[in-house]
Amino acid sequence: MSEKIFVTRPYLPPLAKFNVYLRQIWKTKVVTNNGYFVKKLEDDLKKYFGAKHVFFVANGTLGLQMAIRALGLKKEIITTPFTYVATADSIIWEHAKPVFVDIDKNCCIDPKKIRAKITKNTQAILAVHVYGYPCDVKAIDQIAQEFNLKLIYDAAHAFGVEIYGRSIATFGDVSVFSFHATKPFHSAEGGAIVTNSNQIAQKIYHMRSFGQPEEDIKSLGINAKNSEIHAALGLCVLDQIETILEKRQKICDTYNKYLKYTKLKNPHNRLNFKSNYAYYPIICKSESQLLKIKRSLEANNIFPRRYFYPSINTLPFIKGDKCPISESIAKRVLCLPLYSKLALVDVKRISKIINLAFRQEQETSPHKQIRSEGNVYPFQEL
Ligand code: T4K
Repeated sequence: MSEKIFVTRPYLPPLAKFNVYLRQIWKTKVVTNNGYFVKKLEDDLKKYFGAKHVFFVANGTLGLQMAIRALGLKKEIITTPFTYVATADSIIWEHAKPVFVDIDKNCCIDPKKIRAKITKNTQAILAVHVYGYPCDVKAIDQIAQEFNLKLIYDAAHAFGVEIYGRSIATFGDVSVFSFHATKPFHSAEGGAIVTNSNQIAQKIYHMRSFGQPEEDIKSLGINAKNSEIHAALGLCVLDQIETILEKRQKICDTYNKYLKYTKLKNPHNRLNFKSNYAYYPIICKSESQLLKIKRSLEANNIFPRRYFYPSINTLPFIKGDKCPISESIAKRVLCLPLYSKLALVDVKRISKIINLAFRQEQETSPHKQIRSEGNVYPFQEL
Protein backbone atom coordinates (compact mmCIF):
# COMPACT_ATOMS: atom_id res chain seq x y z
CA MET A 1 0.00 0.00 0.00
CA SER A 2 1.34 3.45 -0.91
CA GLU A 3 2.09 6.12 1.71
CA LYS A 4 -0.86 7.96 3.28
CA ILE A 5 -1.88 11.17 1.54
CA PHE A 6 -3.65 13.69 3.77
CA VAL A 7 -5.82 16.63 2.80
CA THR A 8 -2.92 18.88 3.67
CA ARG A 9 0.62 18.93 5.11
CA PRO A 10 2.35 22.02 6.43
CA TYR A 11 5.25 23.50 4.48
CA LEU A 12 8.26 23.13 6.79
CA PRO A 13 11.46 25.08 6.14
CA PRO A 14 14.84 23.31 6.21
CA LEU A 15 15.78 22.74 9.86
CA ALA A 16 19.15 24.44 9.34
CA LYS A 17 17.35 27.64 8.34
CA PHE A 18 14.97 27.54 11.32
CA ASN A 19 17.97 26.86 13.59
CA VAL A 20 19.52 30.19 12.67
CA TYR A 21 16.47 31.90 14.17
CA LEU A 22 16.38 29.58 17.17
CA ARG A 23 20.04 30.29 17.95
CA GLN A 24 19.28 33.98 18.10
CA ILE A 25 16.34 33.35 20.44
CA TRP A 26 18.56 31.19 22.65
CA LYS A 27 21.15 33.95 22.69
CA THR A 28 18.79 36.79 23.65
CA LYS A 29 16.58 34.57 25.85
CA VAL A 30 13.56 36.57 24.70
CA VAL A 31 10.99 33.89 23.83
CA THR A 32 7.77 35.88 24.01
CA ASN A 33 6.08 39.23 24.89
CA ASN A 34 6.50 41.25 21.73
CA GLY A 35 10.11 40.43 20.96
CA TYR A 36 12.23 41.08 17.86
CA PHE A 37 10.81 38.32 15.61
CA VAL A 38 7.17 39.13 16.42
CA LYS A 39 7.81 42.77 15.51
CA LYS A 40 9.71 41.76 12.36
CA LEU A 41 6.93 39.42 11.22
CA GLU A 42 4.35 42.17 11.82
CA ASP A 43 6.44 44.69 9.86
CA ASP A 44 6.96 42.24 6.98
CA LEU A 45 3.25 41.46 6.92
CA LYS A 46 2.33 45.16 6.87
CA LYS A 47 4.39 45.46 3.68
CA TYR A 48 3.00 42.22 2.26
CA PHE A 49 -0.62 43.27 2.83
CA GLY A 50 -0.07 46.98 2.18
CA ALA A 51 -1.89 47.61 5.47
CA LYS A 52 -1.32 50.06 8.30
CA HIS A 53 -1.63 47.76 11.33
CA VAL A 54 -0.96 44.04 11.73
CA PHE A 55 -1.16 42.19 15.05
CA PHE A 56 0.32 38.70 15.28
CA VAL A 57 -1.94 36.72 17.63
CA ALA A 58 -2.14 33.24 19.15
CA ASN A 59 -4.71 31.99 16.61
CA GLY A 60 -7.41 33.15 14.21
CA THR A 61 -10.29 32.37 16.58
CA LEU A 62 -8.97 34.73 19.26
CA GLY A 63 -8.34 37.24 16.48
CA LEU A 64 -12.03 37.14 15.50
CA GLN A 65 -13.12 37.44 19.11
CA MET A 66 -10.91 40.48 19.66
CA ALA A 67 -12.14 42.10 16.44
CA ILE A 68 -15.77 41.63 17.58
CA ARG A 69 -14.93 43.08 21.01
CA ALA A 70 -12.89 45.98 19.64
CA LEU A 71 -15.87 46.98 17.49
CA GLY A 72 -18.22 46.77 20.50
CA LEU A 73 -20.55 44.19 18.93
CA LYS A 74 -23.05 42.64 21.33
CA LYS A 75 -26.23 42.23 19.30
CA GLU A 76 -26.82 40.70 15.85
CA ILE A 77 -24.01 39.95 13.43
CA ILE A 78 -24.89 38.84 9.91
CA THR A 79 -22.69 35.97 8.81
CA THR A 80 -22.41 32.88 6.62
CA PRO A 81 -23.32 29.34 7.61
CA PHE A 82 -20.85 27.87 5.09
CA THR A 83 -17.59 28.12 7.03
CA TYR A 84 -15.59 26.44 9.74
CA VAL A 85 -17.38 26.52 13.10
CA ALA A 86 -14.79 28.98 14.52
CA THR A 87 -16.55 31.87 12.73
CA ALA A 88 -19.88 31.40 14.51
CA ASP A 89 -18.20 30.27 17.74
CA SER A 90 -16.37 33.60 17.97
CA ILE A 91 -19.63 35.52 17.64
CA ILE A 92 -21.43 33.44 20.27
CA TRP A 93 -18.40 33.41 22.60
CA GLU A 94 -18.56 37.21 22.56
CA HIS A 95 -22.27 37.08 23.50
CA ALA A 96 -23.48 38.37 20.15
CA LYS A 97 -26.00 36.55 17.92
CA PRO A 98 -25.10 35.11 14.50
CA VAL A 99 -27.78 35.71 11.88
CA PHE A 100 -27.19 33.46 8.89
CA VAL A 101 -27.50 34.50 5.26
CA ASP A 102 -27.22 31.86 2.52
CA ILE A 103 -24.31 31.64 0.08
CA ASP A 104 -23.78 32.62 -3.56
CA LYS A 105 -22.27 30.68 -6.48
CA ASN A 106 -18.83 31.44 -5.06
CA CYS A 107 -19.60 29.71 -1.71
CA CYS A 108 -19.40 33.07 0.12
CA ILE A 109 -22.24 35.04 1.76
CA ASP A 110 -24.73 36.25 -0.87
CA PRO A 111 -24.93 40.07 -0.72
CA LYS A 112 -28.30 39.99 -2.48
CA LYS A 113 -29.79 38.21 0.55
CA ILE A 114 -28.26 40.39 3.29
CA ARG A 115 -30.71 43.32 3.26
CA ALA A 116 -33.68 41.09 4.15
CA LYS A 117 -31.91 39.98 7.34
CA ILE A 118 -31.05 43.45 8.66
CA THR A 119 -33.04 44.47 11.76
CA LYS A 120 -32.75 47.29 14.29
CA ASN A 121 -30.39 45.03 16.26
CA THR A 122 -27.95 44.38 13.41
CA GLN A 123 -24.53 45.82 14.21
CA ALA A 124 -22.18 44.19 11.76
CA ILE A 125 -21.47 41.81 8.90
CA LEU A 126 -18.88 39.09 9.42
CA ALA A 127 -18.20 37.63 5.97
CA VAL A 128 -15.79 34.79 5.16
CA HIS A 129 -13.57 34.46 2.08
CA VAL A 130 -14.32 30.74 1.97
CA TYR A 131 -11.55 28.57 0.44
CA GLY A 132 -9.75 31.86 -0.27
CA TYR A 133 -12.41 32.84 -2.84
CA PRO A 134 -13.05 36.55 -2.24
CA CYS A 135 -16.50 37.66 -1.15
CA ASP A 136 -18.28 40.22 -3.32
CA VAL A 137 -16.45 42.92 -1.37
CA LYS A 138 -17.88 45.86 -3.34
CA ALA A 139 -21.51 44.86 -2.78
CA ILE A 140 -20.96 43.98 0.88
CA ASP A 141 -19.11 47.23 1.55
CA GLN A 142 -21.96 49.20 -0.01
CA ILE A 143 -24.53 47.51 2.27
CA ALA A 144 -22.34 48.12 5.34
CA GLN A 145 -22.10 51.82 4.48
CA GLU A 146 -25.80 52.15 3.67
CA PHE A 147 -26.87 50.67 7.04
CA ASN A 148 -23.92 51.98 9.05
CA LEU A 149 -22.75 48.47 9.93
CA LYS A 150 -19.27 47.39 10.97
CA LEU A 151 -17.59 45.00 8.55
CA ILE A 152 -15.27 42.17 9.56
CA TYR A 153 -13.75 39.73 7.07
CA ASP A 154 -12.79 36.28 8.28
CA ALA A 155 -9.80 35.84 5.96
CA ALA A 156 -8.62 32.63 7.65
CA HIS A 157 -8.25 30.93 4.24
CA ALA A 158 -7.20 33.94 2.19
CA PHE A 159 -3.53 34.70 2.85
CA GLY A 160 -1.95 35.88 -0.42
CA VAL A 161 -5.25 36.57 -2.18
CA GLU A 162 -5.64 39.82 -4.12
CA ILE A 163 -8.65 41.39 -5.77
CA TYR A 164 -8.91 44.67 -7.73
CA GLY A 165 -5.10 44.86 -7.44
CA ARG A 166 -5.22 45.01 -3.63
CA SER A 167 -4.55 42.53 -0.88
CA ILE A 168 -7.75 40.97 0.42
CA ALA A 169 -6.55 42.05 3.90
CA THR A 170 -7.36 45.68 3.18
CA PHE A 171 -11.15 45.41 2.84
CA GLY A 172 -13.67 46.09 5.63
CA ASP A 173 -12.92 47.53 9.07
CA VAL A 174 -10.87 44.51 10.09
CA SER A 175 -9.61 41.30 8.47
CA VAL A 176 -8.57 38.27 10.49
CA PHE A 177 -6.22 35.55 9.23
CA SER A 178 -5.43 32.10 10.56
CA PHE A 179 -1.81 30.96 10.50
CA HIS A 180 -2.66 27.41 11.57
CA ALA A 181 -0.42 24.62 10.26
CA THR A 182 -3.13 23.58 7.77
CA LYS A 183 -2.92 26.93 5.92
CA PRO A 184 -0.65 27.81 2.95
CA PHE A 185 1.07 30.43 5.12
CA HIS A 186 1.44 29.32 8.73
CA SER A 187 3.37 29.67 11.96
CA ALA A 188 2.25 26.28 13.41
CA GLU A 189 -0.41 28.10 15.47
CA GLY A 190 -1.16 31.77 15.01
CA GLY A 191 -3.16 34.40 13.24
CA ALA A 192 -3.24 38.08 12.43
CA ILE A 193 -5.62 40.98 12.88
CA VAL A 194 -5.26 43.54 10.10
CA THR A 195 -6.79 47.02 10.08
CA ASN A 196 -6.18 50.46 8.64
CA SER A 197 -8.01 52.14 11.54
CA ASN A 198 -5.82 53.72 14.23
CA GLN A 199 -8.71 53.59 16.68
CA ILE A 200 -9.32 49.86 16.27
CA ALA A 201 -5.57 49.19 16.30
CA GLN A 202 -5.18 50.99 19.62
CA LYS A 203 -7.87 48.80 21.19
CA ILE A 204 -6.39 45.56 19.82
CA TYR A 205 -2.91 46.59 20.97
CA HIS A 206 -4.15 46.90 24.55
CA MET A 207 -6.49 43.93 24.48
CA ARG A 208 -3.95 41.43 23.14
CA SER A 209 -1.75 41.68 26.20
CA PHE A 210 -3.99 41.71 29.33
CA GLY A 211 -4.89 45.34 28.69
CA GLN A 212 -1.29 46.03 29.79
CA PRO A 213 0.87 46.27 26.69
CA GLU A 214 3.40 48.35 28.59
CA GLU A 215 3.58 49.25 32.30
CA ASP A 216 0.08 50.57 32.95
CA ILE A 217 -3.10 48.52 32.80
CA LYS A 218 -5.28 50.46 30.36
CA SER A 219 -8.34 48.26 29.83
CA LEU A 220 -9.84 44.82 30.11
CA GLY A 221 -7.67 42.41 28.16
CA ILE A 222 -6.88 38.83 27.29
CA ASN A 223 -3.67 36.96 26.54
CA ALA A 224 -3.64 36.53 22.77
CA LYS A 225 0.05 37.15 22.20
CA ASN A 226 2.15 34.76 20.15
CA SER A 227 5.75 33.71 20.76
CA GLU A 228 9.12 34.40 19.19
CA ILE A 229 9.38 30.75 18.14
CA HIS A 230 6.08 30.91 16.24
CA ALA A 231 7.10 34.22 14.67
CA ALA A 232 10.44 32.72 13.60
CA LEU A 233 8.66 29.84 11.87
CA GLY A 234 6.33 32.36 10.21
CA LEU A 235 9.30 34.33 8.90
CA CYS A 236 10.88 31.16 7.47
CA VAL A 237 7.62 30.36 5.63
CA LEU A 238 6.94 33.94 4.52
CA ASP A 239 10.07 34.23 2.40
CA GLN A 240 8.99 31.07 0.52
CA ILE A 241 5.35 32.03 0.04
CA GLU A 242 5.51 32.74 -3.70
CA THR A 243 7.14 29.33 -4.38
CA ILE A 244 4.59 27.63 -2.13
CA LEU A 245 1.69 29.26 -4.00
CA GLU A 246 3.19 28.42 -7.41
CA LYS A 247 3.43 24.74 -6.45
CA ARG A 248 -0.15 24.78 -5.21
CA GLN A 249 -1.26 26.36 -8.48
CA LYS A 250 0.38 23.51 -10.45
CA ILE A 251 -1.50 20.98 -8.36
CA CYS A 252 -4.83 22.76 -8.95
CA ASP A 253 -4.08 22.94 -12.68
CA THR A 254 -3.36 19.21 -12.67
CA TYR A 255 -6.64 18.41 -10.92
CA ASN A 256 -8.44 20.66 -13.41
CA LYS A 257 -6.77 18.77 -16.24
CA TYR A 258 -7.42 15.22 -15.06
CA LEU A 259 -10.79 15.48 -13.31
CA LYS A 260 -13.13 14.49 -16.12
CA TYR A 261 -16.45 15.90 -15.02
CA THR A 262 -16.58 19.67 -15.37
CA LYS A 263 -18.79 20.12 -12.31
CA LEU A 264 -15.94 18.77 -10.19
CA LYS A 265 -13.44 21.36 -11.34
CA ASN A 266 -12.91 24.32 -9.08
CA PRO A 267 -12.81 27.96 -10.07
CA HIS A 268 -9.31 29.12 -9.07
CA ASN A 269 -8.38 30.06 -12.60
CA ARG A 270 -11.80 31.18 -13.75
CA LEU A 271 -12.41 33.99 -11.31
CA ASN A 272 -10.91 37.40 -11.71
CA PHE A 273 -8.61 37.43 -8.68
CA LYS A 274 -5.13 36.35 -7.60
CA SER A 275 -5.76 33.01 -5.93
CA ASN A 276 -3.77 31.41 -3.14
CA TYR A 277 -4.88 27.88 -4.12
CA ALA A 278 -5.75 27.16 -0.50
CA TYR A 279 -8.29 24.37 -1.07
CA TYR A 280 -9.49 22.16 -3.90
CA PRO A 281 -13.19 21.54 -3.21
CA ILE A 282 -15.24 19.29 -5.48
CA ILE A 283 -19.00 19.43 -5.37
CA CYS A 284 -20.66 16.05 -5.87
CA LYS A 285 -24.15 15.51 -7.18
CA SER A 286 -25.38 13.91 -3.97
CA GLU A 287 -24.15 13.02 -0.50
CA SER A 288 -24.19 9.33 -1.44
CA GLN A 289 -21.89 10.09 -4.38
CA LEU A 290 -19.58 12.04 -2.06
CA LEU A 291 -19.43 9.14 0.39
CA LYS A 292 -18.67 6.72 -2.43
CA ILE A 293 -15.81 8.91 -3.71
CA LYS A 294 -14.48 9.40 -0.17
CA ARG A 295 -14.54 5.64 0.51
CA SER A 296 -12.76 4.91 -2.79
CA LEU A 297 -10.01 7.38 -1.93
CA GLU A 298 -9.67 6.10 1.63
CA ALA A 299 -9.32 2.54 0.33
CA ASN A 300 -6.25 3.86 -1.50
CA ASN A 301 -4.81 5.54 1.63
CA ILE A 302 -5.94 9.01 0.49
CA PHE A 303 -7.75 11.16 3.05
CA PRO A 304 -9.83 14.07 1.72
CA ARG A 305 -11.91 16.12 4.19
CA ARG A 306 -15.50 17.31 4.33
CA TYR A 307 -14.67 21.01 4.65
CA PHE A 308 -17.26 22.38 5.53
CA TYR A 309 -19.82 20.01 6.96
CA PRO A 310 -22.37 20.46 8.38
CA SER A 311 -23.79 23.85 7.48
CA ILE A 312 -23.24 25.78 10.72
CA ASN A 313 -26.87 26.99 11.00
CA THR A 314 -27.94 23.36 11.53
CA LEU A 315 -25.74 22.71 14.58
CA PRO A 316 -27.94 21.87 17.59
CA PHE A 317 -26.29 24.49 19.83
CA ILE A 318 -26.71 27.20 17.18
CA LYS A 319 -30.02 26.50 15.36
CA GLY A 320 -30.05 29.39 12.89
CA ASP A 321 -32.54 30.15 10.11
CA LYS A 322 -32.65 27.75 7.17
CA CYS A 323 -30.06 28.28 4.41
CA PRO A 324 -30.93 25.75 1.68
CA ILE A 325 -27.92 26.33 -0.59
CA SER A 326 -25.37 26.11 2.20
CA GLU A 327 -27.09 23.02 3.63
CA SER A 328 -27.09 21.35 0.22
CA ILE A 329 -23.46 22.21 -0.62
CA ALA A 330 -22.20 21.22 2.84
CA LYS A 331 -23.55 17.71 2.29
CA ARG A 332 -21.87 17.40 -1.11
CA VAL A 333 -18.51 19.12 -0.90
CA LEU A 334 -15.22 17.33 -0.44
CA CYS A 335 -11.76 18.92 -0.28
CA LEU A 336 -9.02 17.03 -2.07
CA PRO A 337 -5.39 16.76 -0.95
CA LEU A 338 -3.49 19.95 -1.73
CA TYR A 339 -0.06 20.93 -0.41
CA SER A 340 3.19 22.06 -1.96
CA LYS A 341 4.97 18.70 -1.69
CA LEU A 342 2.11 16.66 -3.17
CA ALA A 343 3.50 14.89 -6.26
CA LEU A 344 1.71 15.54 -9.56
CA VAL A 345 1.61 11.78 -10.27
CA ASP A 346 -0.41 11.42 -7.09
CA VAL A 347 -2.76 14.21 -8.21
CA LYS A 348 -3.31 12.30 -11.45
CA ARG A 349 -3.90 9.06 -9.50
CA ILE A 350 -6.38 10.77 -7.15
CA SER A 351 -8.24 12.25 -10.15
CA LYS A 352 -8.52 8.84 -11.81
CA ILE A 353 -9.95 7.25 -8.66
CA ILE A 354 -12.52 10.05 -8.44
CA ASN A 355 -13.45 9.82 -12.13
CA LEU A 356 -14.06 6.09 -11.77
CA ALA A 357 -16.09 6.42 -8.55
CA PHE A 358 -18.08 9.33 -10.00
CA ARG A 359 -18.94 7.36 -13.15
CA GLN A 360 -19.83 4.17 -11.31
CA GLU A 361 -22.06 6.01 -8.84
CA GLN A 362 -23.77 7.88 -11.64
CA GLU A 363 -24.49 4.62 -13.46
CA THR A 364 -25.92 2.85 -10.41
CA SER A 365 -27.88 5.71 -8.72
CA PRO A 366 -31.52 6.36 -9.49
CA HIS A 367 -31.51 9.39 -11.81
CA LYS A 368 -34.25 11.09 -9.78
CA GLN A 369 -32.24 11.20 -6.57
CA ILE A 370 -29.22 12.76 -8.25
CA ARG A 371 -31.36 15.43 -9.91
CA SER A 372 -33.21 16.38 -6.75
CA GLU A 373 -30.08 16.77 -4.60
CA GLY A 374 -27.86 18.18 -7.26
CA ASN A 375 -29.75 21.21 -8.47
CA VAL A 376 -27.53 23.76 -6.74
CA TYR A 377 -24.04 24.32 -8.03
CA PRO A 378 -22.18 27.33 -6.65
CA PHE A 379 -19.47 27.04 -9.30
CA GLN A 380 -21.66 26.29 -12.30
CA GLU A 381 -21.83 29.70 -13.94
CA LEU A 382 -18.21 30.68 -13.39
N1 T4K B 1 -12.29 30.92 10.38
C1 T4K B 1 -12.24 29.97 9.45
C2 T4K B 1 -13.04 30.16 8.22
C3 T4K B 1 -11.43 28.83 9.63
O1 T4K B 1 -11.40 27.87 8.70
C4 T4K B 1 -10.68 28.71 10.82
C5 T4K B 1 -9.84 27.56 11.04
C6 T4K B 1 -10.74 29.76 11.76
C7 T4K B 1 -11.57 30.85 11.51
C8 T4K B 1 -9.97 29.74 13.04
O2 T4K B 1 -8.57 29.83 12.84
P1 T4K B 1 -7.59 29.15 13.97
O3 T4K B 1 -8.11 29.55 15.29
O4 T4K B 1 -7.57 27.67 13.76
O5 T4K B 1 -6.27 29.80 13.66
C9 T4K B 1 -8.26 22.73 10.75
C10 T4K B 1 -7.61 23.83 11.56
O6 T4K B 1 -7.36 23.47 12.91
C11 T4K B 1 -8.33 25.13 11.53
O7 T4K B 1 -7.33 26.14 11.68
C12 T4K B 1 -9.05 25.39 10.21
N2 T4K B 1 -9.77 26.62 10.17
C13 T4K B 1 -9.99 24.25 9.92
C14 T4K B 1 -10.71 24.44 8.61
O8 T4K B 1 -9.24 23.06 9.81
P2 T4K B 1 -8.63 20.18 11.11
O9 T4K B 1 -9.56 19.61 12.11
O10 T4K B 1 -8.92 19.91 9.70
O11 T4K B 1 -7.10 19.75 11.34
P3 T4K B 1 -6.47 18.30 11.35
O12 T4K B 1 -5.61 18.21 12.57
O13 T4K B 1 -7.48 17.25 11.18
O14 T4K B 1 -5.52 18.36 10.10
C15 T4K B 1 -5.90 18.01 8.78
C16 T4K B 1 -4.77 17.24 8.13
O15 T4K B 1 -3.62 18.06 8.05
C17 T4K B 1 -4.34 16.01 8.90
O16 T4K B 1 -5.06 14.91 8.45
C18 T4K B 1 -2.85 15.90 8.61
C19 T4K B 1 -2.42 17.30 8.30
N3 T4K B 1 -1.66 17.93 9.38
C20 T4K B 1 -2.34 18.65 10.34
C21 T4K B 1 -1.62 19.26 11.34
C22 T4K B 1 -2.34 20.05 12.42
C23 T4K B 1 -0.30 17.81 9.39
O17 T4K B 1 0.28 17.15 8.52
N4 T4K B 1 0.40 18.42 10.38
C24 T4K B 1 -0.21 19.14 11.38
O18 T4K B 1 0.47 19.70 12.27
O19 T4K B 1 -8.71 21.70 11.54
